[in-house]
This record gives sequence, C-alpha cells and structure tokens, in this order.
Amino acid sequence: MQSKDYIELDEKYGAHNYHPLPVVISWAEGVKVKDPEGKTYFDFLSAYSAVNQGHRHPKIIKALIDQANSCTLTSRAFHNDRMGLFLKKLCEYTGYEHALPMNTGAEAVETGIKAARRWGVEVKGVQNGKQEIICVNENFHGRTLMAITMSNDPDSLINYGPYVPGFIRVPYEDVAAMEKAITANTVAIILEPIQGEAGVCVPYEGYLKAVRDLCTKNNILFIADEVQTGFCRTGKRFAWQHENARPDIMCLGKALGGGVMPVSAIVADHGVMKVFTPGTHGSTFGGNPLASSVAMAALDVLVDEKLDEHAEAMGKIFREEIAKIKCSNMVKVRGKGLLNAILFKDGFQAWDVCLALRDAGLLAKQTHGNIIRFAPPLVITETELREAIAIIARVLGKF
Ligand code: IF1
Repeated sequence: MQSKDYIELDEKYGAHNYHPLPVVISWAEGVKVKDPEGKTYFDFLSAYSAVNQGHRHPKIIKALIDQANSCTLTSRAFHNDRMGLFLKKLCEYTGYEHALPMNTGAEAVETGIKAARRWGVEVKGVQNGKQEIICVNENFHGRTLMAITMSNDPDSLINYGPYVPGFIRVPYEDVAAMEKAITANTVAIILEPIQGEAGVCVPYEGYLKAVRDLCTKNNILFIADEVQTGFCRTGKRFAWQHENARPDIMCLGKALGGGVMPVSAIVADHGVMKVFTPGTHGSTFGGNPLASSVAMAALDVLVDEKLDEHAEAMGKIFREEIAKIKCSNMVKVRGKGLLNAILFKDGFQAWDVCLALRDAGLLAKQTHGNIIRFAPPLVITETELREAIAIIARVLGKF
C-alpha cells in the first residue's frame, strides 16, 4: 500500500474530526520520520511536544519491552511494584509532595479542576456547587466537555452544549481583569504558562508571577497546565520556572509518556492532594506498570541528556537564524526554548508553506491559518537544527 491508500482508508472509515497534512508516517527515529515511499522528513511537531525525548529513544523502548515482559496492567484495585517508584521520581523531578497518575492531558486537567473544586469546599469553605474557576481567552486545555467549556474557540465549542457551569473567562495577560473576576467563591485560576494552540503566545515578563501573587493574596489555587510546555520543552523543566511562579497544581501529560504511550498526572503538595479520598477519583489505566516504567525512563532521559539546557541553547539558535530569513510575509518568530512559532501576515495561508516544507523534507503544522509552530524533538543536534533551518529558509524564500 502507498501513502494515498492509507489516507483513503482514514477518509473512508474515520470520523472527519481532523484535517491532517497529507503525509503518512510509517517509521520514526530520533528527529526523523519516513513515509511508506521511503522519503525522510524532519519532525518539527513532535506530536505536539509528546516526543520531546525523540522518537523511539532506546532507553524508553527498552523500559517498554522489559516491562511488557513482566506485567502491564493491574488496575488500582491492587498495588503494583512500579507505580510508587514512578510517583517518587515524578515528585522529585517536579518538586512536589504528591502525584496522581492519569492517562491523557485532558484527564490531568479534569483532575486538577476536580482537586481545586473540592479544596474550595473542604479547605477554603466555599459552598459545594458555588465554586468558580477563572480561565483565560484563547486557552487550550483538551477536548472533554469541561475543557471545551473553558475554551472560546468556536470550532471546539460547536453545538456541544450544555456546557459545564462554574467557569469565568478573562482576557489573556490582563491581571486587572483577573482580579476583578475574583469573588468569595473563586477557588482557582487555570492557565497555560505559554499558550500553545493560541500560536505559542509567550506572556509579558512578570505575568505569571503576578497571577501567582494574586492567587496567594486571595487564597486561590494557581493551576498551571504544563501538558504542552512541561518537561524541558521551553528550556526549563517547567515553563513557570522562567518566572519562579510555582503553581499549587501542575497538570502534566504528553512527554511524560516519552512518545510511547499516554501518561499524565497532576502534582501538588499535601494541602491540596489530601482532598482525594478512596473512591472519589480514579482511572483503570492510571499508574499502570507499563506506563510507570515508560514514564520513569522518559524522566531519566530528560535529566541524563540535560534536555532543558539543550532546548534553551537550540531555541536561541533557531530564533536568531529564522529572524534573518528574508520573507516578505513573515511578521516575526517567537517562543521559548524549542517551542517556537513563525507568525505571518493576516490572511496569509500558512498551510501552503507547510505543504512546501513537507516537499522539502520537514513536517510542521499551522495554527490559526497564519502561524506555524516549530517544535522538534529536544534531542535535535546543532547540526541537524542548522540543516532544518536551511530547509525552512529555502522554502520561506519562495513566499
Ligand atoms: C488534538 C492543540 C497542541 C494541551 C494542553 C491539555 C491538552 C493539550 C496545554 C490535552 C493537548 C493537543 C491536543 C491535540 C493537538 C494538541 C494541541 F493544537 F490542539 F492545541 F498541542 F497545541 N493541555 N494538546 O496542549 O491533552 O488530552 O490531548 O492528551 O489534536 O486535540 P490530551
């Protein structure tokens, strides 16, 4: 079978809830992927930052195979001999007292919101059913009903009502509006430290710290959705560390699974995590031995290969070199670490650039029509990065 046959199958049997770039990937290693015809591409999406450690990192694949040969799933009805070790490693890596494992990013967000609502009643003293949570415009927190309720993207929301009550949305980067939205029933503020889907929007310096202080002053939990920005992507372990704005709850996912399987979690200190009691939250697959082993290896790779420092250094080169490119439709390049985007003029069809990049051997995806996100695996070497930049320069030169 050829690429066009696989695409036809997706079209015929799949729900049409995506509009993918017409390319089929059948092999991957490190920063490269191949299609069934044997053409090689740089992967500059990294499965939306779920492949920070590179495709099929040997240490992660070894952990997967070794664990698959002993025990894969127990449920939480019994203990297993992997989960505790994984949670210990995750707590030490993040600097929090407790972790609660789930599977997908959206579930981590749900878990964080549930924790905050319950904390609001049991610790802060808000009446159950009255809890309010503040979110920001242009956020992306996943596809569950609660997550889309927070969204103001018409496509995400279309005809899915009724939505979940208890959310108030304020403009991004507007601390005054946030402060105004706070009531006695506010239990949490949730945001992405850098907005991914919105087009890699890096807030002004001091914003995260101001939100952190606002939360502290008003006895409100600060929830950081680090599903996309976490695990070294932005040049630090977590993006809140750029401003030392430590959240009360961090929602984690994507790269925690090392590009191999879905693994997510929230982390928090005892004062928050103590609200969970037996039977009040859970997941069949959360904390399973296979996921725990894979996630431990995924964390080890981030530390052993110093991927935070490396992403920081490579990101500097990327933005510097891209800014030099002569392209009359390009407005600017922005980002942190290896989470970057090129912004084009309003109305410009970035999709056409993505097709041209594909033909030139580099895969990236546009967002909002005129923005392209560039987020290679963090294991990319400087030589590979410069090779990829040359491809981007060559293609952008034609637009
Ligand atoms: C899709 C976007 C990225 C996330 C943040 C939670 C989740 C995500 C900050 C949910 C997921 C994914 C979802 C994926 C595309 C991708 C995405 F373009 F849609 F917005 F990365 F930028 N919080 N983001 O970014 O995690 O449940 O998916 O594991 O196709 O919907 P999930």
